[in-house]
Amino acid sequence: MNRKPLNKISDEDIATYNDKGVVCLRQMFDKDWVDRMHAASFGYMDQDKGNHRKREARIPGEDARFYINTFMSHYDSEFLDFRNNSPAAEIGATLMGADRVRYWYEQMFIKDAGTSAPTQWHHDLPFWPFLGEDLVSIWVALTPVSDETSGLQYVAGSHKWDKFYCPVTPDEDPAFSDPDMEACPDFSERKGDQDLEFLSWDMEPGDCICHHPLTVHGAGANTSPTTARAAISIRYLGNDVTWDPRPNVMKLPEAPDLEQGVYPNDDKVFPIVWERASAS
Ligand SMILES: O=C(O)CCC(=O)C(=O)O
Repeated sequence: MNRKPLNKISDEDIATYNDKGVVCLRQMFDKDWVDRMHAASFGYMDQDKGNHRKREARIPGEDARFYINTFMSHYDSEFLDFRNNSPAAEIGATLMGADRVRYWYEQMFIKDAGTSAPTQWHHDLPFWPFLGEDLVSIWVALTPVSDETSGLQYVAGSHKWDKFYCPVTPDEDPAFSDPDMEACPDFSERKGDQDLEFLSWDMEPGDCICHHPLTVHGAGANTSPTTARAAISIRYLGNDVTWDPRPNVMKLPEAPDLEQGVYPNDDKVFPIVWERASAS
């Protein structure tokens, strides 16, 4: 299993991440990681493991579902190894220009073949008890991904819009709703808008998409009759990030010992998982 990214992250990749708020990086994780985390993800789901924000979205009348689980590394050594020893943390550090990164959390997203459940358009920071620029998500494809299998779609540059849309989860959990916040538009209705640039990629297992916490994204149904789509999205913290536990944000399995407004240097809850000095 590779510790360092299999391919170089170029200056152009970093510029794309900064300009568009998202970049797709090809073949960063070797087949051993993909096979292992594919087995770990489906095993975790089938054994009904983990109990922190386990969610399902299912359209009435369908058996197929959109399955989500979070903080798996708190409950499973395979995910712990992935969080600490896969190239994901170095990829995040490189894109954020950080000399060290802390773990925030990871999430698995499995869309069964034939599920109509969408991923509603949203961006991530309004869900999270943080503020700042340096929070990156590395969405690692564990299966082939295409439009047919519910590939992610992004609105390029939306991280610079100065918007903070009301959080919406796939299961529309009311715990996150806030009537004072602006709802995120349904951008699938605005595909012809000349002012918007939509980005999406066909992906192979081992490719990853890296996005900024305010880049708007969503996905449609998995219309494939045979192929489930599975990914792990792992999130890391860089330098410019402060703790901000607002009322309608995600709760953690263990609350950190932090004052509002400070850099999250709680080594237990947000451990340092990569440092340039020791990596080189
Ligand atoms: O995989 C999905 O459908 C959603 C992924 C997502 O929203 C994320 O990684 O932030």
